[in-house]
Amino acid sequence: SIGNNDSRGALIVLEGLDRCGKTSQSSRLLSYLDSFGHSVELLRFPDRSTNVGQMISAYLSKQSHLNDHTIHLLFSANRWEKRSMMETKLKAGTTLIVDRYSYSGVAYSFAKGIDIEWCKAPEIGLLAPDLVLYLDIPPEKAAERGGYGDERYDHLEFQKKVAQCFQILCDSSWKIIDACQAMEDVEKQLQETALDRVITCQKGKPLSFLWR
Ligand code: FDM
Repeated sequence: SIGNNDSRGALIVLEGLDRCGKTSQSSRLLSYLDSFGHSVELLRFPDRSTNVGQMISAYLSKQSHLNDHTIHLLFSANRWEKRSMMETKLKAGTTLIVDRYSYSGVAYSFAKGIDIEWCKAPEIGLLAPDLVLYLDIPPEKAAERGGYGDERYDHLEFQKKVAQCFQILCDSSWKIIDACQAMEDVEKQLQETALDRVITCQKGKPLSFLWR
């Protein structure tokens, strides 16, 4: 292999509002990195397949009711239950493309009126992404895309608050991409930045943790 002993995969997170195109761009990015022969896997949060994930799924589809703090902690627990698997894969050289992460966790709960520092606290110690790709779209534009479904957070006013919180959380390690561009142009921008970061991690960038 090209790397040294500290060579590892990159943790690449895609974030953004509902309907920003995260999910399709995640799988396109996977094929792209895969075509270079990189070991790469896709994850998404919430991961609805676990016990915790099933509680989250029932909540999102309004089949169950939980108070705002409780569901916040379940979303966080859902990341904690995947943490060691993620670390193992990264250290084995696999790049992880993750559709939503702690930033969604904080932004959606903050939008309900929960204190931001409280929202961030349970995320402390989770693996920090090597790159956050933020697919930037005005909430009004996102709403026009095929309309909202019937899940809990599918409301324009709520999405506006979520967008505000993403702005607060954004730092210099984020790459903001205009998600209103043609799909192919969005895709190209993601590719360049992601490939660059994969190579940096291959060279042995140490893992870091939330929140710096
Ligand atoms: N969501 C997602 C949260 O509220 N907190 C979180 O920690 C995460 C990961 O769950 F509305 C919200 C965001 C979205 C909903 O997400 C389900 P998907 O991407 O539609 O499955």
